[in-house]
Amino acid sequence: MSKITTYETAWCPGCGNFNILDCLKTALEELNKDPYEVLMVGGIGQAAKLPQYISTNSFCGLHGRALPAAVAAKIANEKLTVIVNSGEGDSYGEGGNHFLHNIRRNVDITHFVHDNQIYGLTKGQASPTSMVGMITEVQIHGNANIPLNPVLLAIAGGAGFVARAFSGRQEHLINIMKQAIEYEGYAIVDILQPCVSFNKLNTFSFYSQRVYELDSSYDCTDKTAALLKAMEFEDKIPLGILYKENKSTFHQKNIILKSGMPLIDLQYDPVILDTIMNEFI
Ligand SMILES: Cc1ncc(C[n+]2csc(CCOP(=O)(O)OP(=O)(O)O)c2C)c(N)n1
Ligand code: SF4
Ligand SMILES: [Mg+2]
Repeated sequence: MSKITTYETAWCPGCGNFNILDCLKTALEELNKDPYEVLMVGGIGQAAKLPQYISTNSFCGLHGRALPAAVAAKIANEKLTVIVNSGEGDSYGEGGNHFLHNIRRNVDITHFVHDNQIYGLTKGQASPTSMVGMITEVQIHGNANIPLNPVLLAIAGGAGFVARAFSGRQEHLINIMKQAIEYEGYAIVDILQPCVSFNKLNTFSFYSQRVYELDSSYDCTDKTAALLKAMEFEDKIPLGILYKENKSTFHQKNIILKSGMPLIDLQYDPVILDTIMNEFI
């Protein structure tokens, strides 16, 4: 089994991010991934700090820009296992356009969205998935906007692997993480995660009372059933792989990349490269 190390974090005691980090470490170890084989990417936010707390390669970019950096790395070196860890604000708000277009491209990366239904890092403003009526220091009369349903959007948009998990169900989360990482193509997992400091509505017990795991009677290849299941987010919240389909990846569709030779291994002419780079000086 490989050995992945995690480091001390700056998260609040009791934050759901701790379980997500622990589960990710276990999932990578159980998949026998060595740290050098993995690139962890984040944008900006509490969740997006995760790449700094684990001994894989890591990159933290701008707010909302985790996906483009992850996609670029995967295109440059397809041998890397590329995993994005970011919040729902970073992933669906500031980075919403990248989320939609990455679904279309189907680059082979994994996207773990730590969905605490709040902007945690900036101390508690409504995020794209905050519930209607949630009162914050900014939304003093209650959040007036309907929440985005990321799993419904992902399935409707054509994503091939769409799942929902909860940071409080660790064994289940590890299992989903492993399947998402092994999936060939863009895999998104929306992970419900309590923010104990700023979201007093969607607490650990709020989620615990509502979540249930999909069993083997559920057919995740049936798109119509998946769309209906994805809409369930009130008294009951289904956890598991909501939809799965094998689709051609970006690499398989691209005439150069499909040769299987990672771009970083291709020979290049330094003179030509210097000429191009000098144009930017
Ligand atoms: C372009 C830009 N806009 C706004 C911010 C301020 N900002 C930093 S993190 C963040 C929200 C993070 O929320 P989320 O992605 O849900 O992560 P969390 O902290 O909840 O894990 C915001 C608005 C920024 N850094 N850059
Ligand atoms: S503010 Fe919320 S999301 Fe951020 S570390 Fe604290 S509990 Fe976790
Ligand atoms: Mg958040």
